[in-house]
Amino acid sequence: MKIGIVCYPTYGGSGIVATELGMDLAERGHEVHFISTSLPARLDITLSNIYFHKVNVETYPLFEEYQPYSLALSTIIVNIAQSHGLDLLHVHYAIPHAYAAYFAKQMLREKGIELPIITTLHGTDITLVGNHPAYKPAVEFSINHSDKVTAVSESLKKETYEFFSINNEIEVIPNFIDNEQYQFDENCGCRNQLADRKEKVIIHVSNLRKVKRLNDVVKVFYEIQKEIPAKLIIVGEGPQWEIANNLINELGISEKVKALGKINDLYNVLCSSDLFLLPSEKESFGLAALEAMAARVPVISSNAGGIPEVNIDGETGYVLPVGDVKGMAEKAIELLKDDAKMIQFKENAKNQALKFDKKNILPMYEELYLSVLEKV
Ligand code: GMT
Repeated sequence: MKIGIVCYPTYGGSGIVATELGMDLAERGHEVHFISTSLPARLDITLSNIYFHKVNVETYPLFEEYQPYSLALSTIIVNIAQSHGLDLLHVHYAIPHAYAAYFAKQMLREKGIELPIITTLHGTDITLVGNHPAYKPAVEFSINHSDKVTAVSESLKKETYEFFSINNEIEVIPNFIDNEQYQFDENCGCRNQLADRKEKVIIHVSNLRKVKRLNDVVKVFYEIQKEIPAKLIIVGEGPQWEIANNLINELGISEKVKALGKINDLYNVLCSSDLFLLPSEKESFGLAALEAMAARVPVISSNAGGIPEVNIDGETGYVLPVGDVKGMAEKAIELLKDDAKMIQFKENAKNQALKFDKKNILPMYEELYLSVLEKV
């Protein structure tokens, strides 16, 4: 198949899922054309069957800060579909990708070309941004006019039906992980650089946005380090860092917190960690938690959105209500003090990650593509 993939190029989960999916499809012999504003963060452009097409948003002073991204995107979709003979287009994140894809489809239809559109909903495109009155009708329209729609969790599917008037079927295809990249190795990691030998390593990875409740991460860690020698490792960059950093200084724990920013070698840091914290306000799936579990790290999380479908309470970690800092800290301390339970939870976390292995999930996308093509 010749597959077009539209995604955001940043480190966000939707871009990562789209990129990993595209690279795997290419490995399976499909021709994959990535369409994005810059090279997606994890895309290895040297692989065969992979093509990258940059969306050029032509700036013009009249537009001021509102440059017409959707227009430029629909135009490049039309051009690539025509010049490379795309069989289908898979857009990740509804806003404005599904909307631009719809208009590209109409333009192509006038030229006698049918381009099926598959839209994957990732979370904030539904639960936060898409739900805003400024976007809602356009998001609803785009979902209803996609040939197939998928959501990354049952929770996101349910929320989409609740928030919008949807007359299209939504199929759940969960996010996935390549467990082969997370092979257990006694010598892996960089633990010595992160913490002293007797200290536990607590980790949080995200884009440090408000929905991640970074202050809760700091507060939970504050309670943990009172009881157990520990370091907090924060991976990622984002707008909440300054606020969290103020709190870290106020609590007098700056010596115990390391902010690594964006890193490429996440696996090494994860496999050096003892516990992952994900206290999010909203989370359609929690890919970061799955990556931690693949590295055998149990998770203390909130119960937001699709997280409980990934982190199983009392098995792979603990799931507590959003904002329950006290409960999260108590469970974290309990687990960190109980070696036997920790060994069991690590094993359970890995087994859970294996259920979401790409080998199990990727064929679901291929089947979906074939079912769409059958209808053309
Ligand atoms: O986590 C983020 O805020 C980034 C966001 C994105 O769209 O890139 O992540 C969303 O998609 C990921 C991949 O499907 C999910 O694992 C995240 O849970 C989801 N984030 C939210 O729902 C807040």
